[in-house]
Amino acid sequence: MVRLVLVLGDQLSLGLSALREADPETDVVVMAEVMDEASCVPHHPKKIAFCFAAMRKFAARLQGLGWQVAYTRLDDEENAGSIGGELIRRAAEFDASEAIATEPGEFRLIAELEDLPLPVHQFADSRFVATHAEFDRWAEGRKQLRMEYFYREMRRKTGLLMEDDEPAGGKWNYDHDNRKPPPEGIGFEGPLRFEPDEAVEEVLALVEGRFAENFGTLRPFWFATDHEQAEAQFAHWLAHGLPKFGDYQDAMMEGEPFLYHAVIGLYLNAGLLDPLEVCRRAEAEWQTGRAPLNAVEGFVRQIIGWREYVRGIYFREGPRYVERNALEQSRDLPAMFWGGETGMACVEAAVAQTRDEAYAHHIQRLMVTGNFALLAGVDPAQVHEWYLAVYADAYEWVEAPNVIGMSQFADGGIIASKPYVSSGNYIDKMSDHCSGCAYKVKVKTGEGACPFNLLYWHFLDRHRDRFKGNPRMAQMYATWDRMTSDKRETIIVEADAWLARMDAGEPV
Ligand code: FAD
Ligand code: DLZ
Repeated sequence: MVRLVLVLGDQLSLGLSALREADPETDVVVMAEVMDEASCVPHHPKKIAFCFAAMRKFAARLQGLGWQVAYTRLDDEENAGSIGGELIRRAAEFDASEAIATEPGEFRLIAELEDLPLPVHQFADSRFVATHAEFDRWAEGRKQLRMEYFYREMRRKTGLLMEDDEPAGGKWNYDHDNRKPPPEGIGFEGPLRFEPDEAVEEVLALVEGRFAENFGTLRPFWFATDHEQAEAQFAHWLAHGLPKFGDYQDAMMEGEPFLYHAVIGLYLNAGLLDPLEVCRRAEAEWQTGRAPLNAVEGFVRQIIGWREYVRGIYFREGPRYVERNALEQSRDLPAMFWGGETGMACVEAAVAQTRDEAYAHHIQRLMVTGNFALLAGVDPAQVHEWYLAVYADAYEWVEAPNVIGMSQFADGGIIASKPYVSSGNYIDKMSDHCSGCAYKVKVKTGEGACPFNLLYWHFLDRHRDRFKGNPRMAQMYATWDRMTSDKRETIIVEADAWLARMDAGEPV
């Protein structure tokens, strides 16, 4: 009996559980480029092109290994337009009465598979360190779900950076060593860039024709689109980027979109690289003395710590997590997120590189665009959709907890024990943007005052009832309370006026 084996665009791993359960002799792999997935949010053209090109190459790889693959291209006439529709169409074509799949990374798609008239058995996604049950067992009964403690469990489970039962170097976490301001210059050229081959060019033409209106520039397109290329990019970063990754992890620099970051999130999340394997390779760099412990621990923590932890939160909190709005913020996402004019150099730089590369690094996402949206009171659902659309590594399981939880505090504090907000000071300390900005970071009110300075106090003031009892915010409120009432009023009035200009679509 023929069974269909669904492989989604972010499941491009030969070790995928659905493929391991399948029989290449009798089963048919189904892969489909469909409008439902390509337009559920206005994805960045580079993200769509990466997904389709990598899918096509993975399908060819499976065929080369002897699998029968039923592959649907976006422009195929019979394309049913959705993953469910394609499964039904292929079931009729191959006379299949059931399908198997690896659990998708989004509740919407899990439900779509569950609701089909065709039985689809969903296997756990074994490309992660922790199962859902393991995460839930860890979380059960805890007052706070602190990533740090979960991360230690993952270190023990994997044995990564462990010496017997103790953390390598005697400390679990070297984050304190990883907060250096931007260096004078960058001695790393950034990620490897791959010239599009014929197969990629074909996809680029398709995306140019169908998604020209989406925010983001398609060309030059340079992403890796198969395992070998992604592997080459990772090896390049291990040798040249990793040693300084830790030191400058939180820095931001004008004209340096990647600094020492790995730029592998898109490859890990699509299945072209394996998370445990990349951690073991980074660990070996430390063991052989080629990279320092603060860099390697920082990297390992992002992958077996944060990446696993946010996935655990997403699946634990359920499908309505993305609707949370604990702070009841309701402003529309301003035009500057879609490339509208702004004088704020840090926001301009983060959005411009997002437009050009479908990439921004963590601190830009958290402390520039995320910080701004939170301070300005933007509706978290709109912030969530923006992040899901514009980054090449964005899939709901990883994006939503980072945005709804970590960045926007919209889950009420499940992930973050206090909101990630800062005035212009933090951006000035960690970047070189402020010197070329139309605003003045040292100016708190009046002509040229940095909007982050005004909005920071506006945020604290309007959410006072919620945060006044938070011991981690006591210092901030004490500072606010020490200001004269005239000064406080000036700040609120100026912040309101600035927000009103932004809402009216004036360049700010
Ligand atoms: P590096 O800085 O080199 O880090 C290495 C790897 O660690 C990353 O590739 C990623 O796999 C992992 N990692 C690091 N931080 C996190 C984190 N907080 N959560 C999960 N994995 C992490 N990451 C995504 O993969 N997809 C997203 O859609 C996404 N959205 C984000 C939205 C916001 C508001 C914030 C604050 C963070 C988001 N992140 C997301 C996490 C992080 O910003 C990206 O993983 C990282 O910037 C990817 O670039 P890189 O590969 O160069 O990462
Ligand atoms: C992101 C994406 C896009 C743009 N298009 C497709 C597609 O046409 N077919 C497909 O199988 N997958 C696509 N994906 C990835 C899915 O959206 C992803 O599998 C779900 O969001 C679950 O993580």
